[in-house]
Amino acid sequence: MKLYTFFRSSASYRVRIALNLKGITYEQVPIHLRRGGGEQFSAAYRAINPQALVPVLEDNGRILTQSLAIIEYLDEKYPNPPLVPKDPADKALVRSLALGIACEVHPIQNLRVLKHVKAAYNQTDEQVNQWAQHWIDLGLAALQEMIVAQPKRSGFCFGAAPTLADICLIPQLGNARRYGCDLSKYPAILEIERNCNALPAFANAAPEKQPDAE
Ligand SMILES: N[C@@H](CCC(=O)N[C@@H](CS)C(=O)NCC(=O)O)C(=O)O
Repeated sequence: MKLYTFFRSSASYRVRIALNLKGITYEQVPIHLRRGGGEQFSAAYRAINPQALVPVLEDNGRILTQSLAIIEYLDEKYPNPPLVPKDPADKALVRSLALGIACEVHPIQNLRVLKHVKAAYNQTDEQVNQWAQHWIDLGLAALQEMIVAQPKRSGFCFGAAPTLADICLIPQLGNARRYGCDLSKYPAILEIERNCNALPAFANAAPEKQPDAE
C-alpha cells in the first residue's frame, strides 16, 4: 500500500494511526502542502486526487481519497482490531464523535480555508489564528461534553480500546496547539490523549516521527 501524506496533515495522521493499529506496513509518498505553493496542486498529484488534498491511499492499483472513507475501507478489509463498536447505537455514537471533528472542526481550520480567509478578507496571522481557535474550541468543548456524558467511557473516547473517534481526536489536538488553543480546559480529552499516545500505533503516527518531518 502507498500513502500520499504530509507529516503535519491531521487527515493523513488519522490514516497513519489506522494503518498502524491494523499492523499494515505501507510506503509513504510525501506531498508537501506549502513548498512551491503546495505540491497538492501539481498536475501529477491532481491526476491522483482531483480534490488536491492529502491523504490518498493506493491499494492494488485502486486510488482511495478522504480519510474516513479510507479508514472504513481498511476496517472492512482488515477487521481486527475493529475501529467501531458492533452495537448500532454505539457505532453511531463513535461515528458522531469522529464526524464532530472531521466535519465540524477540521474543514474550517484547514490550510486552504485559512489562506482564503487571510487573503480575501485582509486578515492578519493573529486574526486567522483566532478564527481557527474559535472553531476548534467550539468543537472540542462539545466533544468533551459528549465523551464525559456517555457511560461506556473507559480510557478512550468510547470503551477501553481506541476507535475511529480517538483516531480523529488525537490529530486534531496537534492543530489545536498549533493555533494556540488552551487545552487545559479539556482534562477528559487530555487523559484520552495520554492513553492513546502510550500506544505505539498512535505514537509512531505522530507528525514528528514521519520521514518528511521538518
Ligand atoms: N476531509 C478530508 C480532508 C483532507 C484535508 O483537508 N487535507 C488537508 C491536510 S490535513 C490538505 O490536504 N490540505 C491542502 C490544502 O488545504 O491546500 C479528509 O478527511 O481526507
